[in-house]
Amino acid sequence: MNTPSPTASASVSEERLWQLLMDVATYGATAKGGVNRQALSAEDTAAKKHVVQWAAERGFTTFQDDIGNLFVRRDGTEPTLAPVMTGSHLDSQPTGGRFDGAYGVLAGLEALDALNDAGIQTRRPVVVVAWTNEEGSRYSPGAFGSSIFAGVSDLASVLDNTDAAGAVLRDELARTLAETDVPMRAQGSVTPQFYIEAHIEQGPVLEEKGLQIGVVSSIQGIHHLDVVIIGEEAHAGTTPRRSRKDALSSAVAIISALEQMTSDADDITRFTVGRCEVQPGSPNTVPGRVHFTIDLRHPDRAVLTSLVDRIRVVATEKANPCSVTVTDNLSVDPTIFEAGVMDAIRQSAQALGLGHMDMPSGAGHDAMHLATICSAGMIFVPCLGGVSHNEAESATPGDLAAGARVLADTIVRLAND
Ligand code: HGY
Ligand code: MN
Ligand code: MN
Repeated sequence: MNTPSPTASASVSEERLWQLLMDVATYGATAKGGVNRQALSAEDTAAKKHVVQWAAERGFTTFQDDIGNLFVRRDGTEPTLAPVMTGSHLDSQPTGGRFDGAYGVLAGLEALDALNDAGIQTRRPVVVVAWTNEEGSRYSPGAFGSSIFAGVSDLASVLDNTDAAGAVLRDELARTLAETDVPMRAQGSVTPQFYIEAHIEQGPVLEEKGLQIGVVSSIQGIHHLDVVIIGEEAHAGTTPRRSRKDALSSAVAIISALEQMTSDADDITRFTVGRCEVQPGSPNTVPGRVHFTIDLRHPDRAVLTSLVDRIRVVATEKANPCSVTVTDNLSVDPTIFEAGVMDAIRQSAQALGLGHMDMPSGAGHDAMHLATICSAGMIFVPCLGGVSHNEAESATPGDLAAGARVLADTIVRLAND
């Protein structure tokens, strides 16, 4: 009887993956057990250098591109074939969790280790990537590492963006590229044939259903808007309300009107004001300027477009007597993943006897941009209570390893396609 060829999944190590996750979680670790590892920060660069060291110990090639995306390449028997790419992001929210993003990058590295341990050669090269700035909490817009790689946006459009402390992206990027210190590779020189991203679900569905694997079917559309209201600074004690141009009063009127306008009976539309800056921010001066952000999401493109149009109308109406500008700084259409890639993921989960279901993603991911240039897909694993973008984010070593096993076998399927 011929012995079955070794599978990559059989060589995935739960302990090795967990240890790698905990090692990388030390970069930007917070007292509450989460991470603050924002894009292009010293902590983010340290995590990238950990990946570079990991790759060097195994003889894998590493390189980066001019927006700081970091690539780890394992050669295939036919090196000129377009690679299978897998990965996610190492940057985090300011009060982020240890698994959002990092899991997808490190599960990719674990898959490379498993391919080596199993002695498996693939036709296509396999490339693991850590995308720059998926979260967008420090520099807007989010996911510009993958969007620039995919040609959805361009490098020049973001280089002069600044963070809250005034640090210019151009300078932070130059420092990061120099410190990461791996060869530069021009944009698009590694355009993949397939892209697979493993990620925690960041929602409660898999946990509620007792399933370990989500075969992701779609990602809802996203708009990020900046709203700036200009009023007039005045003395809080001497200025009667009738003659005030209070930028914060107008902002409150706009936000409460938009909360109403975007709430639907099925609770499908997602409307979030995550940041609000009031200037001059003095208790006894009437605010003269307010800047707040809107994160708007919906699975239907037409609904999203009409909501953005109505937001502009409502903001103009409610701003009176102040003036208002609404800028759309990120607009991503809903993503529908290809059936063929979903089938490959589903077959891997079935072959491993893992409970799985097809499901949409409420969160945005780098895969939304990769899906515009290649056949892309995502693998979800459960996280505790669906909690994410929170330092309490948690996942079990068993679930994380299950996702890595499905990832490893799916990579082999696609890399020999
Ligand atoms: O905002 C998002 O959906 C992603 O988690 N950064
Ligand atoms: Mn993420
Ligand atoms: Mn996130």
